[in-house]
Amino acid sequence: MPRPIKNIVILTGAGVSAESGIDTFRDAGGLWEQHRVEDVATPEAFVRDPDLVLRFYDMRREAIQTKAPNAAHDALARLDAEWPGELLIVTQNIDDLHERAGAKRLIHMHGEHLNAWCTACDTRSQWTGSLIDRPACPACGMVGYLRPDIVWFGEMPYQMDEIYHALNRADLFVSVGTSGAVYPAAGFVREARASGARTLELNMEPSQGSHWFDEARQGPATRLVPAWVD
Ligand code: BJW
Repeated sequence: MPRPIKNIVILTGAGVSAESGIDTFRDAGGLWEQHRVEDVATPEAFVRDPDLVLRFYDMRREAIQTKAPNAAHDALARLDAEWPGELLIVTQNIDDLHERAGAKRLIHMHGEHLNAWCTACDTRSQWTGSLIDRPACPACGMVGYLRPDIVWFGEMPYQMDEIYHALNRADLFVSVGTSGAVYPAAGFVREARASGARTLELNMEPSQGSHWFDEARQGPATRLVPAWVD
């Protein structure tokens, strides 16, 4: 007999924000058709050509502020507000659409566009403007040390202890709008399964790890997520 569902972990990826007009990474027409990932999303790229990297993130930081949450973000925020058990939304997205929809129990494992990280004093500050003009850190005043607060390839994603703790307690793991191409997030389904959770994938197409899920539903997040939540 399946165990009752009390604790839920939901992993989201770029597909959940696609219908808000934010490009995904690996789909045709996605962001990285125009930029080689090694040129912009690694610490080595930032050392090699900081202007290219800062300009790339300045452009996207400006763009996300013109976007709005969609029906999938709204449904997940509703679930967060109403679910009486434990619930954690782990997003790989660096936009702020989950929180703008009202989600509270949320971890940004790959960082946040609207934060700047000072590598001189290790302080994170809210940031809506540009970084290309080398502004001073609001905390320590040092100039030239702010970088986007984004987890690049080869860097450690954030709050992994909390995430694995939640995965190990989960009765249900749901993955929404992610291709399953990037680790460690791509391994969460196996971690949750190993703890006995039921697993459900909601994605436009089968992801690279689809076969690990008990059930996989295909379609747009704005249709699949509200249908699942309600
Ligand atoms: C829709 C839809 C709609 C579209 N509705 N769906 C070899 C093997 C294994 C691992 C490695 C390896 N070599 C290197 C690694 C590690 C590396 C990695 O995974 N590399 C892979 C390329 C193999 N990972 C790392 O380096 C990570 N750090 C790390 O591993 O540290 C060590 C560690 C180990 C163990 C535990 C803990 C730590 C760091 C990864 C950082 C990822 N950063 C990025 C870039 C951020 C900067 C930026 O934004 O510019 O984060 S990569 C990029 O991919 C971004 C995303 O968050 C991430 C995931 O992408 P996502 O969200 O899945 O998007 P897409 O585009 O791939 O997919 C969208 C999906 O939506 C598609 O399936 C569509 O069909 C669907 N869709 N419209 C529903 N309307």
